[in-house]
Amino acid sequence: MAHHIEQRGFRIYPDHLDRSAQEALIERLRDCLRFAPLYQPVTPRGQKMSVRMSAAGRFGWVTDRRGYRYEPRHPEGMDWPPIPEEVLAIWRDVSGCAREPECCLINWYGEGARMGLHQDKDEADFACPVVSVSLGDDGLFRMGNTERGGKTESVWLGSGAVVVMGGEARLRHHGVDRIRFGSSTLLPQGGRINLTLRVVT
Ligand SMILES: O=C(O)CCC(=O)C(=O)O
Repeated sequence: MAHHIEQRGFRIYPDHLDRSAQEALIERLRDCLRFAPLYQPVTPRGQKMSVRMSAAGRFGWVTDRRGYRYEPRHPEGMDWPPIPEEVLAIWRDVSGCAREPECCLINWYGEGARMGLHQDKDEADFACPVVSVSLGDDGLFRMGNTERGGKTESVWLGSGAVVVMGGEARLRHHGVDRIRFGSSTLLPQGGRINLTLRVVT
């Protein structure tokens, strides 16, 4: 496992996955997305999100006019595919958590996509971390506070970076301000994929 840095309790492994591991992961994710395609989520207030989403695992995190929640099925009705073994291996390497993730949320950022500052708090057990995996174009990841507002710090996450959001970071606000579209050659059409692994129940 490569070195890591810690900021505000976020444990960041900038080079966790080498290029061949990243390519293998993309192949597995393509299989997942053939089964459960990316869709454009809508916030409870009716705003289209700029990222496109899908998921793997027992549950997927979804949002629509009815609210934020975990669902056992894709909005189009199919089960979510199983979380790929290569993804579970990352969780086992870095999470320090005896439980297995029940959701692997797949976020796809095209040119101009972003994700506003938010907390991950729809899970039942905050003792389990959320683990994030970045693939493709660089993303500017912003880390804030548990309460709203206050000072924030940002770090660029490149392809292969893994972030563990546990302990004091578990309920901190975080988001992605922008991506550097075309900065990576991993995805032939450009863009960024972020996976977040979550224990839900
Ligand atoms: O894309 C990222 O790096 C963060 C994603 C995120 O914050 C989330 O899915 O909750």
